[in-house]
Amino acid sequence: MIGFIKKGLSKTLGVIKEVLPQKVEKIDKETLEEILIESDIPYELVEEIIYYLPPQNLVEQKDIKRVLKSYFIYDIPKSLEAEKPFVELIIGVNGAGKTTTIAKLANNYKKEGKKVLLGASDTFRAAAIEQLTRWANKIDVPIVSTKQGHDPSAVAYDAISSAKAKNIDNVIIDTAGRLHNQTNLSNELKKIVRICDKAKEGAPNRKILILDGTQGTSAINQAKAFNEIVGIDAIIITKLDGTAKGGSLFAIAKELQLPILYIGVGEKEDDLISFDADEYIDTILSSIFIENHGEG
Ligand SMILES: Nc1nc2c(ncn2[C@@H]2O[C@H](COP(=O)(O)OP(=O)(O)O)[C@@H](O)[C@H]2O)c(=O)[nH]1
Ligand SMILES: [Mg+2]
Repeated sequence: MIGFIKKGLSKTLGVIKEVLPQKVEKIDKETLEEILIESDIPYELVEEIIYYLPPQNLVEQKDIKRVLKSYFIYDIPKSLEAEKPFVELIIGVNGAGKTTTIAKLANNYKKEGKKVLLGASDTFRAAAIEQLTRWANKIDVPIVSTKQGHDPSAVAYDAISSAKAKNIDNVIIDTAGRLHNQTNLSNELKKIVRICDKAKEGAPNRKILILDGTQGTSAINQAKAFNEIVGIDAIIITKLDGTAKGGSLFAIAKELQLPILYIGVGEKEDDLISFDADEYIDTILSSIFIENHGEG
């Protein structure tokens, strides 16, 4: 799996290599600061990280790891996953990667042997319904959809009802990222959440925000806005394969105080990897430090 995340972070690692062509055993704080800034960790956060390091100028891998790890303390409540059907609502701006991520999630669940159903509640654009339908066909899962312009809440209701009737394990519901105006979008999302709960008490069980990783830390304000509207439970960050802004995850986790579930590292259905803070930090640090554990 390390190889996979390495591929996803390859541009970020490339930037580190430019700052630090030769790996080191200990790093001076000035170079470390430059690396962190280049990978899109905001300046104030870089200062904070440096502040929490030991006082001497040359620091070791384990000291940096300890500080970086402290930014990923937000956990996913596991108990929820016993819900059947487990209903996930996918939220985010246009182009963030919602529809593609739904396909990836569905593909993951299917591989785990679960029965999945999709709900095409982005009824704002005909293309969005078609896109999700194509994915549903490709990975061979059922989809509940309607015509463009129809009520997205009704689609969510029907998707959940159908899942209950068919003994489905996972329902994943798409939403629109843009409507005629922000108030419409906000009202629509709130209504979808209300109607999901009518279809099955407690649904949606998880409201997942999709953030475009190429936007780096500028996605944070967007995330806060969605959080105020519906209350986000977790985040998925897409397109990390296309950006050197891999460091933005620290600021996103810190500012939003939410768990990062997965990262998207490509356009195919298999290009979604579980986010593991240790793996992520180790991958970044492995491009700075010489391996000195004498393994292999
Ligand atoms: N490279 C890359 N492209 C992605 C990723 N996730 C989504 N995309 C692409 O981003 C574009 C927008 O995705 P889409 O799912 O339609 O976004 P939506 O508007 O939020 O539903 C599409 O061209 C996707 O193929 C990713 O992890 N990596
Ligand atoms: Mg879409």
